[in-house]
Amino acid sequence: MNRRKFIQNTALTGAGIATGVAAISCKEEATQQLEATDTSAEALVRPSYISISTWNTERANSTSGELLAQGKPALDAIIEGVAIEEANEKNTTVGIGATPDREGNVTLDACVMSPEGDYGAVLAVENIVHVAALARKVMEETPHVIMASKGAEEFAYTQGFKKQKLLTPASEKAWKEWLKTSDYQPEINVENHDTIGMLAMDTSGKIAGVCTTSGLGYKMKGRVGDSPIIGSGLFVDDEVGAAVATGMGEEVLKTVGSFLVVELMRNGMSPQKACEEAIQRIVKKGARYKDFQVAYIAMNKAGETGSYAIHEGFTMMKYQEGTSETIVSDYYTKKEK
Ligand code: SD4
Repeated sequence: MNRRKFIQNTALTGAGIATGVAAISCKEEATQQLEATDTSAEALVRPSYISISTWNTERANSTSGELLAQGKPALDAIIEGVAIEEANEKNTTVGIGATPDREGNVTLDACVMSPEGDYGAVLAVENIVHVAALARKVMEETPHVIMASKGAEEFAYTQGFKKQKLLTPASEKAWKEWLKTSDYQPEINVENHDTIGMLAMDTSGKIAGVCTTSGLGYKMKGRVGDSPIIGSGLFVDDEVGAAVATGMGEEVLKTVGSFLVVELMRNGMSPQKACEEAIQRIVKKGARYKDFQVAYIAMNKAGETGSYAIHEGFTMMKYQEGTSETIVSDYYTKKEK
């Protein structure tokens, strides 16, 4: 804990812009020069490890970062990291204590991707808190990649997961209050935030990713969002980098957002520019974007990171070299102000 330094990031304003841009262009130049002569250039300039996560998930991301610092593989670090939010009853969009569907059932979605490009996911699972770890079990212990609902839950018990009630007294109370109006109006950055997506590069330079959520609050029974769907909520290609999404899953699914971000990086865009372009694909479809939030975070093989959202209010956690930062994300609607 005492190694951590908390910085409210000012990279998007004032002096922060100048320093940030200068640092990035120096780094790009250094990368280019090294790449011209040495194929291991990325290994020479990248940070020794890095973990990033969506929203204000400092404890989870620092846990992952500290495990990476100890030399743990990226996949192990992120699964342990997100487990903190899955077990946090106060986080109403992940794990225990999450907001239920309209009928009062808490159903969770999660997926993982390994540096080898393997993938595992669980959809609409009830009674299991650590669904990211369960998604990993699907990836590693079954011949399949996606398991849903009761089948996924039964599989969890065979793997030693405990049955636990996910609807807490607080989430039940909030749901009963909601039932009085049954008004389904997801509010930007309010009821739908805190899905945790986490990407990490370990000390051997390998990248893995995870996403875990209860999805949209008061969704229809059986609704599944982008978070557990490969290429939409999450995509990792260890040759290029990784991206993870949060926000209105329906819109991320329609643009296959995380795969898009990774492919844009493959074609030479920085993580930042790639996130901006993926948001652009959503907003150019029409004015509906005014009513919902979507955000992406991404990292590339050089350990550069980026984040971008439609609306103000999105933050990314970043942990590298023993330091935790809160990055206040830039956003599309700023241009309209
Ligand atoms: C979903 N993308 O199920 C998720 C929700 C989310 O921050 O990310 N909320 O659509």
